[in-house]
Formats: sequence, structure tokens, C-alpha cells
Amino acid sequence: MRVDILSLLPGMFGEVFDHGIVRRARQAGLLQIETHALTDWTEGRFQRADDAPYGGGPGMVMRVEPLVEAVEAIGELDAAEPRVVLLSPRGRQLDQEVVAELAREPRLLLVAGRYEGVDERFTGLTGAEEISVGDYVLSGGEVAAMVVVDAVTRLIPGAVGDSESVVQESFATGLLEHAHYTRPPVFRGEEVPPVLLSGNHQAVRRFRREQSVQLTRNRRPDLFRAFAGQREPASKPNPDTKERSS
Ligand code: 9D3
Repeated sequence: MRVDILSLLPGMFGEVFDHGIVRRARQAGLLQIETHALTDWTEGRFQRADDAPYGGGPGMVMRVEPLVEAVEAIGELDAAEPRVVLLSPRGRQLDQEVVAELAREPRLLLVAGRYEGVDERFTGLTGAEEISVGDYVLSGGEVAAMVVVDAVTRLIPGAVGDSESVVQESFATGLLEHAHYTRPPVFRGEEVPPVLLSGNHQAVRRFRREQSVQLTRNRRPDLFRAFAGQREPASKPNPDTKERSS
């Protein structure tokens, strides 16, 4: 997969793709990341990256010309047509399903905005879709683009090792993960649950499964309802789970 990233602050991406699974995927040739400075397309007269909003109001708006010209030029750097994603607080919220969809693309072009927003004509002119990483306010799209790259990389076939991919399966069940413990067996009086030291693998499996189910029910009733629904599609309402309205 090739990922191009367009930003006013490309320096922010320096270290983040040079560690861990993303680094390994790049080294293995599974992932190519190219960052681009929007200022490369703001050289001419009046070619600022931002301008005041029509209709007034606070803050600045990212100008449409350099953005569109940059997206077109970057698109031509490779034979594959990129899927263009504008990171935006107004976008479709990223979840593992969206991540999986993006991971199937041969090429992404992530556009990270700054200021109050991007001229509305940008999305229509480039076919960009808007994606948000959650309902909180960031200072710009760069950190969100890092989140997308990190999550998508994990789903590129071969990017994640066998031991790490077991963890992915557990997310796919729709449950939160069970607790983890390692040595020592007792620390400041806090004990590891004895079943985990028992050597009884079936008992361990059952314990972890039950932990996952209870943890999910308590912390994430939204996930739990979806989980219960997908397990028992035609079952009667479960008296333990129903009407636990939030
Ligand atoms: C004052 C109104 N704000 C909208 C909530 C303006 C505004 C805040 C933050 C406009 C842009 C930004 C910068 N944020 C992003 O570029 C961004 C973002 C985010 O703030 N939250 C979650 N996902 C994303 S993706 C890009």
C-alpha cells in the first residue's frame, strides 16, 4: 500500500513512522509513506494556504486552490488512483470497520487540515471523503492521519507477526480483552488469579472468556448488546441484559 500525506506541518510525522510495526511494514516493502508540504503548492503571488472566511467569523479557512492542485499533482506520482481522505472533525467516525475498508485500498492520500476548516469546495472537486477520529477537538488533522496510518498498517497482510495477530482475533469477537498478568505471582500483596497458574488450559480459556464478557457488559454496554445480538440472532430477549438502559 502507498500512503501519501499532505500537510502544512509535514515535520510532525518525522519519528512516528520509524518505530514498531509501521517501521517494519515499510522495511518489508508492504507500506510506502510519502509526506508532502502544502507550501510546495503555495509559491505564487497571493498563494497563501489560508484566508479569512467569507461571511465573517473567527479563524482562518484553508484555501481551495493549493489543496486541489496538490491533490492532483500527488495523485499523478503513481499509476494507482488514490482514495482521498480529508481528516475532519465533521467526518465519518473511524472505527475498526472503516480501518478495514481503508486497508483494502492500494493507495490512500490523507489530507491533514489546520485552522478552522477547509474550503467546502475541496471535497467535491477531489472526491475526498471526510473522516474523524472521535468526538474531541484536535489542533489539526496530522495526529488523526497518524492514527489512520497506524491502524491501517496493522491490517496489511504480513505487517503484524503471528503472536500479535492473536490479539486482533479478540477484537473481532466484539468483546473487550481479558486482563493480562506476568511475573511475579504476588506483588505488594496483589495476586495473580490462581487459575492462570494452574496449567489447566481449558479453565484458563473459560476464565478469560467470562472476564471478557463481564468486562464488556460493565464497561461497554453498546459493544455488549451488539455481541449478544450477533451470537443469538433469533433468541428471546435475555433477562440479564435487557432494559439496562443508559
Ligand atoms: C470551533 C469549531 N471547531 C470544530 C469542532 C473547529 C475546529 C476544531 C478543530 C476545526 C478544526 C479542528 C482541527 N481538527 C481536525 O483537523 C481533525 C479532528 C478533530 O479535531 N477531532 C477528531 N478528528 C479529527 S480529524 C481532523
